[in-house]
Amino acid sequence: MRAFSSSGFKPLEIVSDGDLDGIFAVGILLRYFDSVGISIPSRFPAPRELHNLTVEDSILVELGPTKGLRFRGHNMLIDHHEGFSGIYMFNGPDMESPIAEFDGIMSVVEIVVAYLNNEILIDSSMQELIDIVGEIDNGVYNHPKARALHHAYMLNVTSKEMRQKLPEWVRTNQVDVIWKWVEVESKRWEQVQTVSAALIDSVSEVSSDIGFILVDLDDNIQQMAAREAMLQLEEQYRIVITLLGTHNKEWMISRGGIGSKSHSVDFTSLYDLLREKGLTAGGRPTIGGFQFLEPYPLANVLVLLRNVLARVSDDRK
Ligand SMILES: [Mn+2]
Repeated sequence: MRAFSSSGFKPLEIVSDGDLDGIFAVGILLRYFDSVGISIPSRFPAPRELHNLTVEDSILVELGPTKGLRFRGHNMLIDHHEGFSGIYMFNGPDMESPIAEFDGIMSVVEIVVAYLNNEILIDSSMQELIDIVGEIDNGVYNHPKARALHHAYMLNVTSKEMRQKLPEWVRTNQVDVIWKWVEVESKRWEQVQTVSAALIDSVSEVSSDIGFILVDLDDNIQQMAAREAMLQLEEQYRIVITLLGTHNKEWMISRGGIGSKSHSVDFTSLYDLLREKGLTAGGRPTIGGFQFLEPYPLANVLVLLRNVLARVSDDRK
């Protein structure tokens, strides 16, 4: 393993950021380790897990010192953020020396490919994918398929399964399988857009500046569409609430989300009030959620929300 031996470093696992760029970088790294007969596990911890994570003898992909993990012993960081643009060794929290640095790099997968230049072969179809991942990582969509790939990823952003399949397809160079997956998933994306438009049309009001939408808990597409719908409704209402539940004769609400784009809004005391009422509630000042202990009739939910929201507004006066 020439590529990594110069440092005398023997990685025991790969720990990566779970975005498209990270996923592809891991796929290429695994392909390299296959080629030198080394089996190495890889994982994509969720962002909320990073603060409880200690890493040692690991290859870290886009998980730099500011991400909240604890660096112990030797680790190798591959990153292109916060002044990094290459591969770096760490001893504890201290950066030792750059192993390789690259200018004009769009993505971390590009760094991996550049570093392993003489060790693995990247064919033109995989190179095209890697270029597109670089575009997406930089919010650019020049390639006609860039948006489709990004949509497919976003539809599955919470999916553990995607983070198993996709690196595996990259590792084994199954470019056609990746594009087939993109095609299927981007059709679903169109569906989400349609449902999102319908949700926006269905908005009702808690009061004149507070809108809410009802989302069926048994409908996955609707739940994904709700995020999209909320963002757009926040242009129209000071506060937007999504209520998730089931409906037979009437809506029974299990949980909700609340969001605002207004700088004068702070939901912190709202969460406190909802907790006083026996709900689970929390989040950031302008976006959060709440959950009922058991499904609660919509009419009662609206009364409760009017009460607490009025008190929150009163607090500011
Ligand atoms: Mn990146």
